[in-house]
Amino acid sequence: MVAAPGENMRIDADRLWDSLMDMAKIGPGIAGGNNRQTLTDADAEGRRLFQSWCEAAGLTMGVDKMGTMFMTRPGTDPEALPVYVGSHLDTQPTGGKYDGVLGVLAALEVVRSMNDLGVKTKHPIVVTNWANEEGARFAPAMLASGVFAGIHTLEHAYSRKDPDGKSYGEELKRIGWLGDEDVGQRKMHAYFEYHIEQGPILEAENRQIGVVTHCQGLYWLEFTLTGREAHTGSTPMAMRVNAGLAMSRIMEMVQAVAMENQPGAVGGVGQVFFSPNSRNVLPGKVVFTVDIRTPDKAKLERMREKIQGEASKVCEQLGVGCDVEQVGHFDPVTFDPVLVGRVREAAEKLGLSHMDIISGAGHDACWAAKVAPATMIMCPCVGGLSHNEAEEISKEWAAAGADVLLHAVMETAQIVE
Ligand code: HGY
Ligand code: MN
Ligand code: MN
Repeated sequence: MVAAPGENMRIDADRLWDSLMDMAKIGPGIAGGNNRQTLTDADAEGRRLFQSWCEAAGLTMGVDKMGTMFMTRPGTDPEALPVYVGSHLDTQPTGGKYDGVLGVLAALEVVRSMNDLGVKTKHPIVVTNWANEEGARFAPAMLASGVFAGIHTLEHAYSRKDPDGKSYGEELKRIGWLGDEDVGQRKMHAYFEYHIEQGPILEAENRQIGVVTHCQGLYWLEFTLTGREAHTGSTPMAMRVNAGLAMSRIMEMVQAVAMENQPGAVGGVGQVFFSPNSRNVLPGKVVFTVDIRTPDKAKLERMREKIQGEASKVCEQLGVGCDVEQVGHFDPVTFDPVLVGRVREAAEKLGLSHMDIISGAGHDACWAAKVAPATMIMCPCVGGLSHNEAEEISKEWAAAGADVLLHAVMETAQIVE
C-alpha cells in the first residue's frame, strides 16, 4: 500500500537535540539549567540565535509590540490563515533547559524537516516565541499571549514592573525587541504547543505522549500585609503588629484549603518580600503571591473566596493591614476536540504510547485557545521535575513528541502534492 504523503516523515532527533543544547548555553544557570529571564540581555541573545536559525530555514520574521516573534513559512494559498506552532524561550531564574524551549525548537524542527523533504502545505506555518510566558520577572505569566488574546491591554502589560522597579515597556525597548506589529492582529487557523509535562504522570504511566485535553485554571493573589517595624529584641510579644506571623498563618491556611479540596487542587506560595528584611526588625510590610490551581472552575472560585476570607480574619486578629490584588487568573481551558483528535491519531499512527492528560502548568496555548482552535502535546520529564535546574528529558522523548507535532501540524496545514 502506497504511504500517504508525509506518512513516513520523522523529524531529525539529533538536530533538535543539538539545537536544545546550543540554546541552553545562553543564559546558563548555576546548576546545569538556565536563567534566561524575559527581556534580559540573555533573552535578547537567545532571540538572536533563534532568529538566525529561522532565517537559515527560510522563514521571515515579524515581531509585535509585546516582543513576540512570529517566523513564517509560506503556504501555497496566501489567503489561507496560518497554523501557529510555538511556546516560549524565556525561563525561570532557576529554570530547566526544556520548559518552553522544547516547544519553540521542535516547531522549528518541524519546519526544517518539511524543508528537507520538500513538503508544501496549503496553510502557512508560523513558528512562534511568545514573550514573557513565565511571569517570573514581570507578573503575570503568559503576559504577551494574554495581550494577544485581548485579556490584558498593552498599557497594563508595559506598566508591569520587575523587583528592581524596571517596567516591561522600558526593558523591551532597551533590549531592542519592540516590534511594530499591533498585538493580536494576526488571525490563526490553529495553534499547537508542544511542552514537557512538568509533572510525574506520563513517566509514572510509562507513556511517551500526553494528549492534552484541558489545562487547569489558576489564580495568583498578591497579598500586601502591613505590620509595624519594631525591634525583634526589645518589643514585648503583646506589643507586636507582626506581618510575618500573619503571612505564615496564611501560608498554612492555603495548604489546608488545597488539601481539603483533593483530589485535583494545588496551592502554595513561591515568592515573598519582607521589608525592611533586616534580621532584627519586625517587618513593616510583607508581600507574597498565593498560587492556587484546579481543573474545576467552581472549586477554584470557592478556594479563592475561602483564602481571601480567612486571610482577612488572620490579619484582623493580629492587627495587620491586608490588601489583595488579583495579579493573574484564567479559567480552566478545554482544548479544541478536533485538534486533540489529530494529536491522538498522530500518536497512534506513529505507534507511540499515549494518554489523555490535563495540563497542571499554564501555557500560552491557554490564551491562544481564546482566539483560535488550540491544543497541546506533552512529553514526560524525569521525576516530574520542572522549574528546577535539574529538569531533564530524554532525546527519545523529545523526538517522539516532535514527530507527533510534525504529523498533527501537516494534517492541519494540509499537504499539497
Ligand atoms: O505558571 C505556570 O504554570 C507557567 O510555568 N508559567
Ligand atoms: Mn512553559
Ligand atoms: Mn514554566
